[in-house]
Amino acid sequence: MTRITCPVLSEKIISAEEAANFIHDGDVVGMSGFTGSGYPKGLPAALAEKGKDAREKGEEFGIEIYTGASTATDADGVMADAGVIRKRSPFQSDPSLRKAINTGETEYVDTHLSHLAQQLQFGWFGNLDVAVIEVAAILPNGQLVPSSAVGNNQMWLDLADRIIIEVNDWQPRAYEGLHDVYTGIGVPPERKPINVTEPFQQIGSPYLQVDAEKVVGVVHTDAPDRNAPFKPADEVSKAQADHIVDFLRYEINQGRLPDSLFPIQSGVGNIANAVLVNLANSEFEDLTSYTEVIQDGMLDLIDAGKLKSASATSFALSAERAADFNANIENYKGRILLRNQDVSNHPEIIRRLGIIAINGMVEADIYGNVNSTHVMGSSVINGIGGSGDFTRNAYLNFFVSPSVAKDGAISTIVPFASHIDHTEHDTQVIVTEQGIADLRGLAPKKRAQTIIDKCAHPDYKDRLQDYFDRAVASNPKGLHTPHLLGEALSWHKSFQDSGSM
Ligand code: 0RQ
Repeated sequence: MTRITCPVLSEKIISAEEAANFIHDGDVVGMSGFTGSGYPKGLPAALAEKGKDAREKGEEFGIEIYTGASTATDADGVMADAGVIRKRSPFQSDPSLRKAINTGETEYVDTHLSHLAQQLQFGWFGNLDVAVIEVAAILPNGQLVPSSAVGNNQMWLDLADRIIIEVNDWQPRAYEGLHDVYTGIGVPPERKPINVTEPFQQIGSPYLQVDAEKVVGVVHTDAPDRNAPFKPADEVSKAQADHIVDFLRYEINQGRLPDSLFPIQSGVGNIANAVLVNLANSEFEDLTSYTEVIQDGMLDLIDAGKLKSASATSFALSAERAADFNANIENYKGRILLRNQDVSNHPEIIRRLGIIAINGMVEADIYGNVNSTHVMGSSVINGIGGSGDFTRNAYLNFFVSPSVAKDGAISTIVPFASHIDHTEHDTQVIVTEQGIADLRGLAPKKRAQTIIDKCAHPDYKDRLQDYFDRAVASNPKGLHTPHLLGEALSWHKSFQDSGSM
């Protein structure tokens, strides 16, 4: 049965190639898509072809692309390979696009995920020429049923001059009723409180609204989301997850958390997923989640009866989990809600609800500054994503990583982080498989000693201690946050020169 039941919009059905003709060189394009979910499946390949054709004719074709977060090889990947992405924000994880960014071919603005919608609204990125938005269905009255991610879709629909809608038959039609699209944030100075006082509270509409007059094409697709598999939990990720669960127990014993904890945010990545698996096997009951991405482990928690509800903006599921979810979506209604990302990641709500934030990191320095994004200070991996939105405003925040990377050649605990996404003022608990460093309420030198004692790998611990001791001794007055400036980044330099820290 057709999913396009609006008479006005069903007259606008065209092919992806025809739709690509509405996108011109230099256009600013808002696309749907968040962590491999809900991205357009037709237009990216058509735009890549358009780019190749233009190049063969000696013409230029490049566009700026703003999404919710990462998309996939068949979106960011094909367009990056064809050289059509001139500028990109706010998050990516595709190898081809990452390469284009790190070679300077594509400009990348690595932005907090809660910020991008308003930044376009404020005009920081110029006029939004086109929106390309995937949906699960178009209703007779022209309202849109979102698919597996809400992201920034409503803002792109509101701001764009021209709109292309992709209706993807792979997405369950039964998505209707699983979303909460809120349009009341507004702009300063008229902003009002956002009235989410419970993690699962609905404040918006299950539908996206679109001005049919702006729609230049409706494209039919039938293709899956990215649905990348997770690495099975190994000893190292399991040890980190154990530390976190033990710590939560300790916090309950101290009277600082209720038995059902506070709402959980869990970042992307294998370790964050392993923590969720551990929670599913723990004694905690009646958990809630206020997060941005629902991954396999979150569904496991719901299935195990441990998690009452999960509010997010998108899914990031393995292929098996996605197939299972799509077949059983009705069972998850009333337990899962997808919101726009300027609500799922809103600092006001995160602070109010008292979120427990758990995110991966690349490295932490001895004072607890955290690098989430860059290898050796220079090459971006993915981006800050929502880790800043949640960490800065959380009740309790964790950063997790194995204590070494690249078979031990790299220590993830370093004298000085080579890039800083989260400062020592914001980070609270650092976790490696070696242990857990509770930095809350500690001044810098005590933070350093705690991180070295608890988190450093044995192969690097003595050298970190030596660095810290010499830094402290370097000035008779002691100093507040002692460093040896000539040595602070020497571990990274050593890796560059010799392949090992
Ligand atoms: O590389 O895949 O080549 O082996 O980085 O590392 O240990 O598998 O960890 O999957 O949890 O990802 C920070 C990237 C961690 C992720 C990061 C190498 C390591 C490996 C991955 P290989 P692991 P994870 C909300 C939250 C930012 C966004 C965020 C991330 C690869 O968590 O992108 O938090 N976070 N969003 O070998 C060099 C080091 C390294 C290193 C690890 N110190 N130096 N390489 N690696 N440490 C969700 C969203 O925002 C959408």
